[in-house]
Amino acid sequence: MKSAAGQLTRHGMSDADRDFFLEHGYLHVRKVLDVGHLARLQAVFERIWALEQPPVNQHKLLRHHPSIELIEHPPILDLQRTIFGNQVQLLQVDLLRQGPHSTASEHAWHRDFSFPGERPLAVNTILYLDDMSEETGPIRIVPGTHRGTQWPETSQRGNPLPGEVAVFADAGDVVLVNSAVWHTGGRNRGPGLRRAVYLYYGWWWLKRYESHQDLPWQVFVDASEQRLHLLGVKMPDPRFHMYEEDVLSVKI
Ligand SMILES: O=C(O)CCC(=O)C(=O)O
Repeated sequence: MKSAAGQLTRHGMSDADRDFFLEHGYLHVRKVLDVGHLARLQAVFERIWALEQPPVNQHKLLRHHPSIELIEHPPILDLQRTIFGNQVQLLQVDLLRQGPHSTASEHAWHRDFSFPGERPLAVNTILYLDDMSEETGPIRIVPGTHRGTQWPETSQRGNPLPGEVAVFADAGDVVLVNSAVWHTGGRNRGPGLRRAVYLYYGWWWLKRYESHQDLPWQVFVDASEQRLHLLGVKMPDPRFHMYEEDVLSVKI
């Protein structure tokens, strides 16, 4: 697994990547899937999309094995552990899919989570299944806007914003987005698909978007301790109310 800067980040983020993420509110990490894994997921998610009615959210995704395993995929989970230590929880998972020549908005600036303070509370981790280009519509971010509580002007939410950057992820890359940073998905103007899995992680003590009691039964079959932690069912560590620097590697 390589960060955009090319450094190896096998077990979580390098210090440089963590500092970049904290400073700018996002991080592009290359190749968290090998070629075979990517091809399997592309095929399986097409079948799930055809089988289940969109929107394909966690109720539908977590009935199927490849998505159940993905929430524990070490190269993705290790990145979360750099931020949340052992207090990481999966808050939501969704499949995003735009067909060819989509009519989705070009810009829809928003924050996913807004709360005062600089410490990341939730990290939207977008795993791309197709290459992002100007034609497929890269995610765009205004670096640094995770600080404070301000939102983009309502009148500007559909327009390009000063300081925005486009992140051109390839299929098999992830883009980590501090859920407080201003960002927008793109519009697929091309002839192919624009697909991504949206894995949303946060602190274990945050309420999940929906209770684990509403999740499909398949996700609990032979579930590892780690999966039960991620689903908010089992407490990972009784000290989860404490800020402890030896457990949490992000110091702000
Ligand atoms: O479509 C994308 O590239 C990302 C979308 C996203 O993160 C969002 O809309 O919150």
